[in-house]
Amino acid sequence: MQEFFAGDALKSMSKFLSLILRHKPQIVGIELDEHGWADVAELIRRVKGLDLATLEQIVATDEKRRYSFSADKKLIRANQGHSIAVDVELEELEPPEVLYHGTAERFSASIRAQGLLKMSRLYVHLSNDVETAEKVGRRHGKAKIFLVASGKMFADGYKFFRSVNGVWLTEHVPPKYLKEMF
Ligand code: HQG
Repeated sequence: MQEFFAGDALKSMSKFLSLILRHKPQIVGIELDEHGWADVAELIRRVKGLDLATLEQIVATDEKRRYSFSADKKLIRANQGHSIAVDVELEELEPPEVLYHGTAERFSASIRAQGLLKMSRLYVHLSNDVETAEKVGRRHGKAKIFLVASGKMFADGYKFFRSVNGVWLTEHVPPKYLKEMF
């Protein structure tokens, strides 16, 4: 029972960290540097209920490996997913031939017309496999999966990046590179 509560509390804290480290550091009165790093000591001071052991546990156990420490553990940042303009030094890479994007059915007409837009984030997020894309899509409603012709896009000069936790990112996917799967 205790473990259940511990896990649950950890998950809430991880979500709160995501808000701070990707979107709104100002809500706890901290700033991120240009590479998205927050000072660990300051973060702990500002976030009620957070200590180093908890932070270490979140970084080590988060199911999507959302966060990384700097080598000396004095800094922490989110690996991807930001809406604020930071440069997390993403790796620019040739993508696999196809990638997947999970969304909600209600967005599909607009996506067919405009392609995939980054909306509030810095990049469009793409998944390596259908299962992951489905989970991403379900966050928004009834899942809809688009197949992305990433190999073709790359050949046509589009840039792709992979975050250290394995999420593929690109700035825009025009409609001609998309195919609806289901
Ligand atoms: C949709 C989670 C209408 C897009 C996930 C998505 C991911 C359009 C929504 C990461 C559109 C934006 C990102 C268009 C795109 N018209 N809707 N032209 N183009 N959209 O949350 O990809 O758990 O910003 O399909 O796992 O859902 O937070 O992006 O439905 O990796 O770590 O606009 O967030 O990771 O939603 O999710 P989001 P996303 P975490």
